[in-house]
Amino acid sequence: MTERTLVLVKPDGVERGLTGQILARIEAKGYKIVELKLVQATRDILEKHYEEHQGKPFFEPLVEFMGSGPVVAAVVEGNRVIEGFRSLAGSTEPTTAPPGTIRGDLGRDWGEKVQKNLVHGSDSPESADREIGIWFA
Ligand code: RTP
Ligand code: MG
Repeated sequence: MTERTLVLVKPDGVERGLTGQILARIEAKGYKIVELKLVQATRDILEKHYEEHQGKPFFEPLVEFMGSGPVVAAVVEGNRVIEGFRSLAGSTEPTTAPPGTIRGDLGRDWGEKVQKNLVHGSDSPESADREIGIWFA
């Protein structure tokens, strides 16, 4: 079934100049980029985006990190793209994310409070709708 997902290249990915490589992996997999922009996220956007993590110990460092520089926001389309992009991204922790994935190949631990793990991808159709509405209002 054709779906849409929200992908973010997080500030660490943009800062390290990995945007092109990350988008190339999405395209090489066969998914279609249907919206794309470089944005400096406001605190308001980030609090909405990470609503489910409010109150967790990593929430503040996460919002701070995500606002520390521009991010690239994209809407990506394809059959089962929500699951497919999360598979391309690899697990949350870049040190142990499998090689072959974005996080596993390009990420690592930097000894900081929050996992700098290069990308975000929506985790369900409901999250995708909600998140696309936040970033592409
Ligand atoms: P994402 O939402 O960014 O695609 O990542 P995810 O599903 O793999 O991870 P999630 O549990 O939703 O956490 C959101 C983001 O918060 C940061 N995080 N840091 N203990 C930590 O240091 C920690 N735990 C989570 C990561 O940037 C993670 O992607
Ligand atoms: Mg998540």
